[in-house]
Amino acid sequence: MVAWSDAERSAITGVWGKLSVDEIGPQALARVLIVYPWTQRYFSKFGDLSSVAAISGNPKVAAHGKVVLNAMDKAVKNLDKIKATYSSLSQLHCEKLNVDPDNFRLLGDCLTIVIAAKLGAAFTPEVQAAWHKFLAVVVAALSSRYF
Ligand code: HEG
Repeated sequence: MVAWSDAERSAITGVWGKLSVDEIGPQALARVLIVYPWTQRYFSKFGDLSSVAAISGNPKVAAHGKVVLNAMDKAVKNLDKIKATYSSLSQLHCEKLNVDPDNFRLLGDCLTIVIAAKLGAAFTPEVQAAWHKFLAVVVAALSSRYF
C-alpha cells in the first residue's frame, strides 16, 4: 500500500490536468519506438515503423499511445488502488502480449520527457519527484502479475 501526501496527490493530478491524452500519448509511444528501437518487435502489425517520420506519422502508433495514456488516467483517478486497477492489465501484458516488463519503465521515462517539454518551468523538482513516484507505482503494478 502506497502512502501519498496531499502535496503529492495534488502534484500528480495537477500534472495530469495540464495534459491532453490525445497529444501526449502518441508522442510518448513514438519516442519509445524511436529511442529504444527494439521495442518495435511488439508492434509488428502496426505497419511502417522504418524511420522517425514513419513512426511519428503512423496512425496505429498514435491510436495505441492514446490507449496507453487512457489506461494511465485510471491510475491517476485511483491512486489508492493502482495495483488492483492494473491487475488484469498486468496479466495480459505478461501472458498474452509477452511484453518484457523492463519496457514499462522505458515508456515512463519517455513520458516524463514529453511532459517536461510540455510543462516547462511548471515541472519543478517537487512536481517531478511526485510524478516519478507515481510512475514507479504504475510500473510496479503493471509488473505485479509477472511471476
Ligand atoms: Mg501496453 C495493449 C496499457 C506499456 C505493448 N496496453 C495495451 C492495452 C492497454 C495497455 C490498456 C489494451 C489492452 C486490451 O486490449 O485489453 N501498456 C499499457 C500501459 C502501459 C503499457 C498503461 C504503461 C504505462 N505496452 C506497454 C509497453 C509495451 C506495450 C511498454 C511494449 C513495449 N500493449 C502492448 C501491446 C499491446 C498493448 C503490444 C497490444 C496492442 C494491440 O494489439 O493493438
